[in-house]
Parts: sequence; C-alpha cells; structure tokens
Amino acid sequence: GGAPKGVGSRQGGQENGNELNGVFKVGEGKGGGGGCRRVDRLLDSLATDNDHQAFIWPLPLSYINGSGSIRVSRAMSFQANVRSELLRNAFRRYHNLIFSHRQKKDSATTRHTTGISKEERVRSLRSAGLSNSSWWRREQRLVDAAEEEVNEDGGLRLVSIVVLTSSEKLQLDTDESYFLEIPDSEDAEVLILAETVFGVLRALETFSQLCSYSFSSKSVEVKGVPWAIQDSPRFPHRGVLIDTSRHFQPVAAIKGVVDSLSFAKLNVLHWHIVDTQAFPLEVPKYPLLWNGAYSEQERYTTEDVKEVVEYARQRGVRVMMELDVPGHAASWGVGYQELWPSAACREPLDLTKNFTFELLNGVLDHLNDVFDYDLFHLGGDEVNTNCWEATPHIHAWLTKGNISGQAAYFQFVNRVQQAAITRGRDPVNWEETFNTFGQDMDNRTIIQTWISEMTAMEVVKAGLRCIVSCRDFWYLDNLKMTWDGVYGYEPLQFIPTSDQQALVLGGEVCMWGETVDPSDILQTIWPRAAAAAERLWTPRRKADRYKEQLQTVSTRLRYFRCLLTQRGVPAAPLDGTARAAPAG
Ligand code: CP6
Repeated sequence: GGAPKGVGSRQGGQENGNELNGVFKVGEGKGGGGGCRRVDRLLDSLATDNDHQAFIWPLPLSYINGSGSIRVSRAMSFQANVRSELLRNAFRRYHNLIFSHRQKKDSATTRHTTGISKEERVRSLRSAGLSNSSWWRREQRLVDAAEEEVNEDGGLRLVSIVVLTSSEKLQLDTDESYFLEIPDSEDAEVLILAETVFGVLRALETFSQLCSYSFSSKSVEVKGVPWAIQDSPRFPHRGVLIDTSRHFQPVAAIKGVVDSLSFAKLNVLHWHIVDTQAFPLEVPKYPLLWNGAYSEQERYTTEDVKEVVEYARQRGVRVMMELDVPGHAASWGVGYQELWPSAACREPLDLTKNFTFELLNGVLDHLNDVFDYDLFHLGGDEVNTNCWEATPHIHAWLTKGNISGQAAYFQFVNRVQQAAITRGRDPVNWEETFNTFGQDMDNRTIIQTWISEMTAMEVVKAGLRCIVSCRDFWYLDNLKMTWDGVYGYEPLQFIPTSDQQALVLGGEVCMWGETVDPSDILQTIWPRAAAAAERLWTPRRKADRYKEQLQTVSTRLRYFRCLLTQRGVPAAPLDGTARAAPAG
C-alpha cells in the first residue's frame, strides 16, 4: 500500500519516462531506407535485388513460386463450401487491408459489380478439381454492388475456399494449417484449402501480405506468381502477455493488440488481467472485487470481456486469462479485506480461511462462463511465504498442521489447480511452482518458464507440458532486448528427444504493464514480438538460419514492420536506435 494512486497506474512517475519515449519514438530512425515509406514503394525497390523472396512474416513451412506478376481485382469475392459468418467477416477485413489504396473514382473506367458469373463458377470448380456444383456456397459480393465502382481492368476476382471441418471452436489443438495457391492467370482463382476456418484466416493473412499496390499498373498485384504455399505452425501456443493491472488498457487498446497478433499469426492473448496493483475485472457474484480497480472508468465489465474474447476468436486468437494467486493478489482484498493476512501484509492471500477458496471458486465459475480456451493460468509466481509465517493466526495454523510455508504454498496452488481441472481446464503456473514442488504437481499442469533457459528441459523431463517465456530473451519490458535477441531464443534448444519436445506447447513474449500504457504498448511490442512469432511458427531449420542471413531476415522484417504501420499498428523502427538495432 501507500504507493501514489495515479490515473491508471500505481507505479508513480516511473512509467513512460524519457528513456522509453526516446527509444521508440515512431518518428525516429527513418534514414537509410529503414523507415516507413509506403510498403509498396519498399516492395518495388526490394523486388529488383531480392528476386521472388517471400515477403511473408512469419516464413511459411514451404512454398514454391514463379516470376510472374498478377493483378488483383477490387471486385474480388470468395466462395466456400461452408457458410460462415467468421469467414465472411475475415474476408471483408482482408479485402479492406488489401485495397486500402483508394483510387480516385474518376481515374478509372468503372462499372457496377454483379454476382459471380456462371462461367467463372464453372471455371473455378474445374480448376479446384471439384465437380459437384451444389457443394459450393456462393458468398455475396463484399463490395456493395449498388455503391462501389471498380476498376474495369480486371485481375484475380475469386478466392475459392475449402474448409474440411466445420467447428469454429478455437482451442489448443485447433488446426491452423492451410494450402494457398495464387495462379498466374487472371482467368484462374486463388485457392485456399484448410482443415478449419482458422487455417483460412492464416491463409488470408499470407495472401494479404503478398498483395501490394503497384505504381506501374495502378493496381494491386501479387509478384512472383504462381505461388503454392503449404503452411502449418510449428507450435500450437504462440502468444503475447499483456498486463492490465499495472496500467489499465481500454478495450479498444486490447483489440488493437489482438489485431496485431493476427497479422503475425500469433494465436494467444495471455491476459494478465489482475495483479497486486489493480483488480479491474467485474465478478458479479463478488461485486466488491473490482473496488480494487484504479477508478470506475478503469474496469472491465463482463460484457467488455466477452467482447474481447469474441473479437479475438474472429481473428483466430484465443484469450488465456490469468489469476495470479496467491502472490501478486493484494488488490483482491481492497473489496474483501479478510483475504489479506493482515493490513501490514496483504499477499499472499490468507490460506487459512475457507472464504478465500469459496471466493476463488466463485471467480473461476464466472471465468469459466466467459473464457473458453482450454488453459487457465493460475499464476503462482513470487510467493513470499514470510508474510504467512509473520502473521500470528497463519503462523499458528501452520504450526498446528505441522506444515512449512513451502508446503502451504503447494497446498494453495494445488487447490486452485484442482478447482480449474474440475471445470475442465488445464492449469498453467509460473516456473517457481515447478522449481519448488514440481515433483508433486498434477500431471495436467503446464509450466510457463520465465527465469531460466534451462527449466523447460527439466519440466519436460518430469513429463509436464511447458510454455516458454525466458526473461533474458522474451520479456519485452526489457527495452535493451533487440529484435534479433528475441529471435535468437530457441525454445527446444536444450531438449533432446522428440517425445520431450512435443511437451513444449509453444511460447509467449511478455509485455508487462509497469512501463506501458495505451500510448506506447504497440510500439513496445512491435516489431520485436514478430521475431518470436517466426520462432514459434516457422520450422527450426529455417529460423536457425537467421544469424547467417541477418540481412535478408531484417529486410523481410522491415517490410513486415512497414506493413504493420500501414495497417495502423504503430510498430517501432528496427534500427531507429541502438536498442532496436541488431547486435553488430
Ligand atoms: N508480475 C508478475 C511481474 C513479473 C512476474 N509476475 C515480472 C518479474 C520480473 C521481471 C518482469 C516481470 N511484473 N505477476 C514474473 C512472472 Cl524482470
């Protein structure tokens, strides 16, 4: 307690200091071709010295391509074998991204769009090798036929999408693989094959990255056609942690983060929603909990949370929420002071009272309704058991039960884990839980490492699953960490056998909230999170080459970073400052 209560912060004057502003100011470091001219001009200039290099981030599993180029029509529409609102929304979003270059209406010959012609449809069916015409569902033109005028010049007009599984549940094992074919003839169509709609989202992202506006043809083009891309993520869990306790992030800011994740094919928003400093979450059954928020404006209603979860699902991003207990939880007691061991010592939460666990069960019941990812993160880091020992009634309880502070720590974590497991979720806990009592943990436990690079090896040796976030590489609040430093972290480095490797679900970069508010969260996350995104998506043999190919990789990342800024994500320059620049 006692820390100054600022707006959206209890850190008092440290955050967003000159250092950070000096480092990541968007306007800096634009010399030497490193800044953000229009992506198209960058691509134009790069295309000459990098023949058909794939400007795709993260790099796909495999691709082959040619040397042609093809225009893409603004009237492009899609057909699919499933009727899906999610797919329609995604196609509309990507259409907007691809055709963000608005042409002056009077500069082009125009006509009104109509539906897809029969010939077009037959052609597409034939080229997809599919003959049953009733199998396709034709989607409406995305460009409103009555209002929108289009360039007569043509180009690719149709994307055919085949989805093999109709479920739109987004889970740990959701298949995101896809096959994407971009033809070199305007009469043919773009083809996307995927197991799930979420694979289609990844394919659309790839397709949109290959589209750029060409000044010579005055139209959107794909260079290097024909393309055939087969792609699949290396790890199922690829995330960014955000922390809405140290600084409140409005729902709009969180949605901005979600958008940006989907651009890098990241699929987890780890929402560290409450911590010592603030409890901004509404829990209807315990209405005083969010008294621990900074203010009434700086809270998330149940509707807010549901909105974020659905917004993320639409973009193929799962939301893993975290309750960090029993440490990092003092704010829980602002509304319910009986959760505090004493006024002098407010965390870890008082484990001697039934109320503590009643309340935790109530909160989990609520979260169970609101979040649907398979994993619940239950924290468990930085638990200072001295507070328990020093509190008379807790000390007495420990003595009576003849248990140590450490054993009590295990009891607490285990009880909350079982509460999550009962609700059908797998518990995730921070590294210290494993380091302290790993041999006793439930085998459904997933350990998120953050302290040592070596711990993942021990975790999988013990047969537990693992998510890696080693602070020496993947903590984005460390402003000294460069993008190539992030890239250099290989999650399986110390893990020898394939059985053990399979237990590593993936990783997360962590954007702890002490130093970021809505004004700079995106430029602190990006472009560095992109390096982790490629580590987690692209096959290791390709990613490991980044060191020898630093120039090529940085050029491609520069391009991706410009793409982000063009899409409204204020990503920092790669080499605007000493901190963002590659070493050497
Ligand atoms: N908050 C919580 C934090 C950190 C952790 N947990 C943290 C610790 C060290 C560094 C950065 C962040 N701020 N709840 C550790 C998992 Cl360097």
